[in-house]
Amino acid sequence: MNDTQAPLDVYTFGPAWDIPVLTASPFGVKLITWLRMQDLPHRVHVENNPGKGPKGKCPWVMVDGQALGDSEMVIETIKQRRGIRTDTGLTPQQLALATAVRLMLEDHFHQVWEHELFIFDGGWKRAYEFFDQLPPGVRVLVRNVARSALRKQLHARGVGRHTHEQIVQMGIEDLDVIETLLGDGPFFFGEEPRDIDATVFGFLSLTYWTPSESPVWANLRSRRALCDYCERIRERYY
Ligand SMILES: N[C@@H](CCC(=O)N[C@@H](CS)C(=O)NCC(=O)O)C(=O)O
Repeated sequence: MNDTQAPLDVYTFGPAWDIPVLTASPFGVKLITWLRMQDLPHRVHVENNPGKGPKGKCPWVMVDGQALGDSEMVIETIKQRRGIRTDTGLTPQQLALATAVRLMLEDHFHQVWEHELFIFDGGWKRAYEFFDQLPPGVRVLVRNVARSALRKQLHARGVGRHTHEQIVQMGIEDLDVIETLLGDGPFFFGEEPRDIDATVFGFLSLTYWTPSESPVWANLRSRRALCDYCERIRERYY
């Protein structure tokens, strides 16, 4: 089946904490924001079990009857199959910068974010509310198992081996990079949103609008340009 008009079905974690975006997954926000930037019809389905996805992670998308995982691979596949060209006019250096920034957020800041929301006690105080979407009978068990699995995962990925203070420093350095590169905006590469804005918004928005007592959260909220950026993209696409 290759019905280019059919809405794309997106499966991702549900929202929590009254966030103004549709999912508590930064990769989910990235993907949904990108679909909205391209005006591609889509339906968002709450699925809190990443094990159901083809890569064992949220989000995933049904594209032409096939379940595809990994936000970036999904975007690349949709572009290819729908003949969509994005980021036209950007220089090779800008495209390379976008890739470097995306990987910094997805492979580094994501670990800081997960640690400071779900492992650091000042985040977990409220982060556990994410699991309130689950049926009461399994809620406590799932949230304890999920937190313990995440702790092990972050140790294996690397960031979980550092102290809270070191992790905070790492997160603030990432925010320095984003703030410097964003400059006066309004978007990452100037007047119009580009693909990289979907990723930047995915991570900044879920730091700006989620509750954690982490100094990384306070640091982001003290940066006017980053807060305005979140509000601007929310107004435009949500
Ligand atoms: N590279 C993947 C990363 C997806 C990812 O890490 N998703 C997280 C949620 S934000 C997840 O499913 N975590 C649950 C787990 O690892 O069990 C993408 O771009 O989609």
